Amino acid sequence: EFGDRKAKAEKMFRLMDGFLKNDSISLQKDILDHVEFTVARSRFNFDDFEAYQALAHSVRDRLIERWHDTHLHFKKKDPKRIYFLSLEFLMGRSLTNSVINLGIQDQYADALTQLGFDFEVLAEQEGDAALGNGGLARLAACQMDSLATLDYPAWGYGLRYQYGLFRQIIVDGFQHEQPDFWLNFGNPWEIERVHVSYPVKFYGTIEEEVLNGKKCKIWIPGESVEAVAYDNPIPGYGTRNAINLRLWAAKPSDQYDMESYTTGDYINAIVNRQKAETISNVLYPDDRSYQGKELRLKQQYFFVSASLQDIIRRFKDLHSNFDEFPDKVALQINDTHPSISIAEVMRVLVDEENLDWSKAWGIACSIFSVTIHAVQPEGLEKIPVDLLGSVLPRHLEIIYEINHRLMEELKKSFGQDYDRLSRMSIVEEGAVKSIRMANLSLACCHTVNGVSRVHLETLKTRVFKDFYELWPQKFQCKTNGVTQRRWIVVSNPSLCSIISKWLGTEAWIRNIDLIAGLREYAKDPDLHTEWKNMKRVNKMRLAEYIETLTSVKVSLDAMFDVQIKRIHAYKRQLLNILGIIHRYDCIKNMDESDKRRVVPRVCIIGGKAAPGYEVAKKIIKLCHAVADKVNNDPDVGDLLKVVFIPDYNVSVAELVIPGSDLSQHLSTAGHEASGTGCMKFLMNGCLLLATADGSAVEIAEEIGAANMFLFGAKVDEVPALREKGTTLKGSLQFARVVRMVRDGYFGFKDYFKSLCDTVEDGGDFYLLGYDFARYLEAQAAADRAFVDQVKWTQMSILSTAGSGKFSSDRTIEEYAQQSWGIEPCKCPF
Ligand code: GL2
Repeated sequence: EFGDRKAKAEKMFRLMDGFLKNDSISLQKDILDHVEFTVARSRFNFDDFEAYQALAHSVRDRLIERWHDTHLHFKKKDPKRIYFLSLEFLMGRSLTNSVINLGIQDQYADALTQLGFDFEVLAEQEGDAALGNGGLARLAACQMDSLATLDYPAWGYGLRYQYGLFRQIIVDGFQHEQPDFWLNFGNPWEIERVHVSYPVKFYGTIEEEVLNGKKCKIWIPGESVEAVAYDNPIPGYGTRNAINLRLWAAKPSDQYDMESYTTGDYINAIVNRQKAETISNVLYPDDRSYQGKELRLKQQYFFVSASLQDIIRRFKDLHSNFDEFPDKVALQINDTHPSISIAEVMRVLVDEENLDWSKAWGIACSIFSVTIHAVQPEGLEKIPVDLLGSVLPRHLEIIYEINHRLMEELKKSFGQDYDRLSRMSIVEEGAVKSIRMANLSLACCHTVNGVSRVHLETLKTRVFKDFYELWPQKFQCKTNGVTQRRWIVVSNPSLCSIISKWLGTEAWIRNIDLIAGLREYAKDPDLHTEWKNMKRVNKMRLAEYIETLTSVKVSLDAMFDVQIKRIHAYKRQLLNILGIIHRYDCIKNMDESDKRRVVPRVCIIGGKAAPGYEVAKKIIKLCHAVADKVNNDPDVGDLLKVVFIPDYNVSVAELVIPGSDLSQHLSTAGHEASGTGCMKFLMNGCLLLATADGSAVEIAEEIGAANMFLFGAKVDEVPALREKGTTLKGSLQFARVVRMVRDGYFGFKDYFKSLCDTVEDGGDFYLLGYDFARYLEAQAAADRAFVDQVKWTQMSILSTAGSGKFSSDRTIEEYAQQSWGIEPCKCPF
């Protein structure tokens, strides 16, 4: 009967003439149909938001077509797949990216014009999907785009948070956090799969049983929560392939608390059921520090367990022997957050599939690879043993067993070197006995990736020195990259047209190496004219945005100098603000003829502070306090403006980056694992003022150090400088600007005291005082370069031309070949 239905459907499909059409009339009809039937508004009366919803559904239909075909094709070919496990994905908006990747942007723009709408206006209606904190999460999103574009058989797995990263609002210069109700108006980009759901178990006890003469451990869980799949198609560019990002939401389980129903406690039973949903309620807003919270552990295990059940079910559809598992499955652990998956794989293979331990361990060791995104040991997660033992008792036992065997192996190499053994142990003894999730990953994964060359060095020589000495072959460098589709094609269409025109091809959108061809024209006056016009138009857009948000009017002739990223002490936004104060102080002391030589600046800062991070919040307030003073000072006028852009997110970045002249990346050397913001600025021909940290070192190699403004202590100098401690005095200039803040020149004297203390009085862990003079020199060099607009434009073109290495396409090719062992699997058109 099923065969008959299939034949009938195929006949109908042929009658309808196949796939959805993309001509203007078909698109208009489609949009109007969605207005009427999906949005349930009249075709003749709907507003911009409803038009956006209908448009999004029409695009989604086309995504689904390709996504289905891709999965059928993968199923037919059964290649080895990469499963990318990440607790965070920062996707941003989907509309423009989707129509560009599907290759139907012009058709949609035309269809909408015919209906009296403007594509760009509707695109502005979309909110950001902000299921992540910062660089790590946006990197995962860029990598999904590259995986799809390069036709790799890949799946992303994560959590569908009800509330993404908080919204930042600024009241009197102070940050306040508001929940991000991103799902309130529905999400047209996801497909709810009510039938794809798995139970995830927590708590309970372990019992021993004898099965077939063998002693077995049985986990009797105490709680079960249902994980329901929400699928998000990710279209590749210039290919039919569309891969899947599957995010799990927690729902109460059917079996949950049946006891209470039968005993008549109906209302309480329902209320308790709702508690299950809290697991996927909210994204933790702190990056780089972890406090061993129960909910966080439950989030990690929840998405890992559901994903593995899904992966194993897919494997078992076609295979029955787990020996084949490593030929079909590669698992990527994005930072330590999903590393409980190692214990889960062992549990499934040993307890459920009855494999013996060493066989199971052999399989685990050949499927997992991990990427570490942290530099500081605080960034590596530890889970208190008591907590793990209560939430996941069987997993704790398994981890103990893994550790026992690891210790035995280590003794063979290192004998009785107990210090070393205790450093390498997965179990950390101490006041709070904990499980080191990074060490668990290192013990198991066949590859441990760093995200820039400097970062890998730090991992090898400091953070994981002992492991490196034992297993040097595991350690690999996968310098991060970002997708040129989002960061040039979507966000800077004028630049996109210029590049394609001068290269004579659009092929660079899939093959970024071609972008180096721009170097040849770096001195061409015609290209300079086009380049400068492009920048001016982008600056105009940004200036309008700034005025709308902050009421500050800025001059387009000024240098737009930008620092946008999470606020962190190590990222040294404070260095930037102190530099601004210095500039202000200089201008105040100038006569009119000196002022004529000043290069006007608009200093733009944006970024969120974690809600409990006091120092970061004070930095935000200081920025506003300085802005208040400077922007209202008639002595200064257009020579200096200071702007804080609230609620920095992916869409804001898409607007700000193309309109920037200079961008700042000021982390104390050795603290930024990679940094990816700098790559987006680089692609957009924005010059970098940076320390020799993370990927900036490699950027300098690609574009030439003369084309950027590098400054500051080097990675290997930092420890010695710290040793010098209190004897290390900043310059007089530094002392003066800090004093201005201390003395209340910008108000809030008491409030800023502790912030000043962090950089003085023997503190200054991040070496602001030491680097200040060199920072000012680099800023002065940027001013001089800006005066010579021909030189500046040439440097700008060379930045874009040299950005090829920093495409996530290159990163993904390296992962595919060096870590995952996967091949492209291209779906025919
Ligand atoms: C980070 C690093 O701090 C950052 O330097 C790196 O570029 C990204 C991506 O690898 O990862 N680690 C982290 O926890 N966040 C990052 O941005 N949030």
